[in-house]
Amino acid sequence: MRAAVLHEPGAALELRDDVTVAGPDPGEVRVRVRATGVCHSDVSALKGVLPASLPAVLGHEAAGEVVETGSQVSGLAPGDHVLLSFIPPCGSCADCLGGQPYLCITYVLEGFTKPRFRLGDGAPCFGFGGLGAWAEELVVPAQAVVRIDPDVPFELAALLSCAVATGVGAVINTARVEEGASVVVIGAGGIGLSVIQGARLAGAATILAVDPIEAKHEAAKRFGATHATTPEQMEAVKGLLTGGRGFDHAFEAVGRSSTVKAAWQAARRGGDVVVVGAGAADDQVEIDAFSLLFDGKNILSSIYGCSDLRRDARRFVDLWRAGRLDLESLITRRIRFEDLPDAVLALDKGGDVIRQVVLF
Ligand code: CXF
Ligand code: ZN
Repeated sequence: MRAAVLHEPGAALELRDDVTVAGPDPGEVRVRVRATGVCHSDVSALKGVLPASLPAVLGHEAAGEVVETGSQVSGLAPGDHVLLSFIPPCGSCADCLGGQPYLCITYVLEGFTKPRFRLGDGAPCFGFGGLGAWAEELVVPAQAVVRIDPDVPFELAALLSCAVATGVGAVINTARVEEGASVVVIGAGGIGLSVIQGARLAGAATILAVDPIEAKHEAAKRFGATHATTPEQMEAVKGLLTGGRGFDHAFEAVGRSSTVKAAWQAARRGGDVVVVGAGAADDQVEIDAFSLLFDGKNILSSIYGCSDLRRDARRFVDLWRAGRLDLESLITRRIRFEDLPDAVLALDKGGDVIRQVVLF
């Protein structure tokens, strides 16, 4: 089958047509991928900013159809429409039992150590984020798939599996933004725009989008931003919008220490700084110990939007059906498998690209 493979950080993406995937083992399912998105985390893996066992099929935002279930899998059948989760909850660890399935590392670790794909020459190949969704088929633990109503188009279902779960989840699950709140969102990519949309859903009164690319400001307003500005102007706009006090909730949706710091500076005393973007292990955030206590700001980690996809996918679909969650506008380009290298370049370059979705 066709799959897009990364061999070394910094290398070009390799499009292959000789990749195979073994299984499913008893607890796994085989999924035919029907729509798969290009997320900035894939670009970060390509550049070596995010860790990945290599070689790897990239891609972690996808939806598809079950083609085969392992002998011990129940509740799923061939033909079921599913979306994929890059943090499959094992269901039995302390984090899962404690209601924080997004912290479960059981299958995340397995994703780094169990190569499910093989290249034509027989070489083992991993799936990025434990998935590897830039492939026509993949095999994953049954916990990595979430059933979805078959009338939801695959291209929209795919977006729920990363951008929307991460972005909207950060607002409703992590920060629990309250009606009338003031919110700033740093970074207006697929995740940042989903944070903005979540803030609108939550009834935030002021939503400031911050992005250096002016083309993104228009998109931010379409998703609910009341104001948009550049990083250079942020401090001045904060002054105007909050009387200099700062925002109740400051979301970082880039994945860099400099933008975490900017979110810290934008939050009000007692407000929260919500870390949504996935950054590098060697990128240190410096905050002085005095402010860390006396500013009363709370740094919240929002892994995967603190989502429980089994619960939240249903909520997102209901909101979409009610016309309150705009998924369509997140897609700026529908592409073919062959277009993936070009799509990666386009996303890395910036501009008005939001989500590019491969349709198989
Ligand atoms: C990423 C984090 C690293 C693994 C794949 C998913 N999160 C969102 O893009
Ligand atoms: Zn992603």
